[in-house]
Amino acid sequence: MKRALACLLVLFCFLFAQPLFAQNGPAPLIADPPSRTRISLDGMWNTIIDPYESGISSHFYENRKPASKTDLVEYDFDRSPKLKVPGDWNSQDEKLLFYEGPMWYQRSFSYQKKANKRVFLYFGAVNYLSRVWLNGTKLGEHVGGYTPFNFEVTEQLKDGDNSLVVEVDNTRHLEGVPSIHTDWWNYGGITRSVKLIEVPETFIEHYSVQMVKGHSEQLSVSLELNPGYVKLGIRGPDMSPTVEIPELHLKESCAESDRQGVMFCDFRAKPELWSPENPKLYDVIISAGQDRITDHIGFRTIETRGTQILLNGKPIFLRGISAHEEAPYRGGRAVSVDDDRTLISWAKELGCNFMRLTHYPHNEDMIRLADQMGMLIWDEVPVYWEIQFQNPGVLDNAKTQLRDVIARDQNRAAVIIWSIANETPIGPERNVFLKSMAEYARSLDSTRLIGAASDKATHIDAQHMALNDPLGEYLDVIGLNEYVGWYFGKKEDADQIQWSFKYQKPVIITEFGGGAQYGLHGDSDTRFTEEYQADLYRHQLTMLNKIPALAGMSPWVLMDFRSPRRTLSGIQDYFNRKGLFSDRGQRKQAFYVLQKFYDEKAKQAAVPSPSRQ
Ligand code: GCB
Repeated sequence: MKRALACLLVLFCFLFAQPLFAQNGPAPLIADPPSRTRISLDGMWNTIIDPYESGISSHFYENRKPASKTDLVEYDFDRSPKLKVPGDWNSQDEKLLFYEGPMWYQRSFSYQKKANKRVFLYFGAVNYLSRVWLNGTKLGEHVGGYTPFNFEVTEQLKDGDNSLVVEVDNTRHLEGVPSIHTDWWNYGGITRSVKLIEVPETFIEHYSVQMVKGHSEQLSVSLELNPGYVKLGIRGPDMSPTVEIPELHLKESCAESDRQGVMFCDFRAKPELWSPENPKLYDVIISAGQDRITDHIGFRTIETRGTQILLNGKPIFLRGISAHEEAPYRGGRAVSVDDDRTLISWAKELGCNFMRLTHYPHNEDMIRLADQMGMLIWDEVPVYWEIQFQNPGVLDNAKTQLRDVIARDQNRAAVIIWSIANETPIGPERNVFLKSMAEYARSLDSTRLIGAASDKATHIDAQHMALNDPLGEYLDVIGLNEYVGWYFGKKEDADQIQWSFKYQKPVIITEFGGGAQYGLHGDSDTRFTEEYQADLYRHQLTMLNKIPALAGMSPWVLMDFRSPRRTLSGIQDYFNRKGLFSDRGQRKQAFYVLQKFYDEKAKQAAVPSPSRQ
């Protein structure tokens, strides 16, 4: 009898206490933070560099002050240097440029609790590992440097002063995603905004409003309510979710599906279609119970037919450019909407309708701006070069990053491709890993295309090259990175080369290019001159134009970016110089070569050719 009672008690605690008090990892991501009531925690935070990792054993997270003059406390956040959030530490303090390791962040804030509200602490991104404490209580940990995460803090928040402590560690690990080798800077820090988000007790945790693939007059909505008491088996008040698009005079009720807490509705609508030329966004109001979200959503379809990519049912050539999330003019991580706007404006000036945002998810504002400015987006996760494909934990990590970027960007019309990898070595374990990633992406979002970039081309002879990477089987679009004229062969070789592809799918040349230091001039055979780079582009464009399956390109890269691998003194100085813009925003000669090519492509697209229809 006693045992039965004890069991009942344990069961009771499990059922009723867990959603409110347990904090293991982050809670499921809250949809659409911009349309929620939020309190920004951005600004200057106190920081302690902790290269020997003494913070945990010294309980830095308690933010303790000496209780008396004899009390020994060997840290003091209040007297420590400050760093800006959002921001990387490397570009804020010269002595931190190469720092990799733990750094402690602390800030205080004041809060007044509100009745019937739940509160979540939301981080846009922290690179790479973060451990988070609020008022001395550990909320949890997060792994992965480029995706958002949130913890529920309803119970831990106090009226009045609160202290938030985050240990950030950007140490590279063999079992990380990415792993230890990359060709970009491992910027550490709380690199994106931090906020408190207030929501009603039962709220819309996730929603997607999409055009049904291939049907430009059919919308499909799914929304998921946060567990609250619904998951505990106690019915909450009637949620009656509705979706409204006032400009289309539409108001639809969603019905509960057979999955608990998930609602669906499908309805006819005839919106003006979103495209780079007409980036039309509609206000979409989603309500359920006390919760109400207003998002701005564009509607378009994206699909493939043979070797073509179809946007809104019509073939489109992706005039693209690859870009890192690096701040124009001043360096470091791009942290503001102005940074994002500059990058997109430069791509527009080049004549682009497409950006490949490499090699990790960029910030959410960038994607929202792409929606507004009409820029198609390739969204990528950092499955880059060698990672531990045989390690199930690594697959979980990669899938979590994929899941979270899809959850964040799923309602952005601009995003047309989820990219699951870049330049991974062919092998049975890698193939199984990426197959699983592709299937997972499709299961989360069947409306977009799945892509990846491969560099595993082979020479058949001096004039023939082929891409036979088995990964192509799992993709909708084939990405090829090739560096003819830079890493192998001469640039002139490109004039003769014919490409073939194993899979009859659209091909995007996801990278080509060469380095040039802005202002360095010479003949076109001298490496790192602007002339060399411009000439390489000329030869490349001749070659690429002969690929029948070519559906787009995103040369490498929009702007010079920091990389620890690029050590050539006086030229690279720890910058990858393959940018068409220098890191100070100067246009190199190759910029104008590509601009002219894209201008011609855009003119050709305006006069549809019957053979491509
Ligand atoms: C690549 C990688 C990219 C590098 C680039 C380069 O193939 O995908 O991350 O930065 O080449 O410059 O070598």
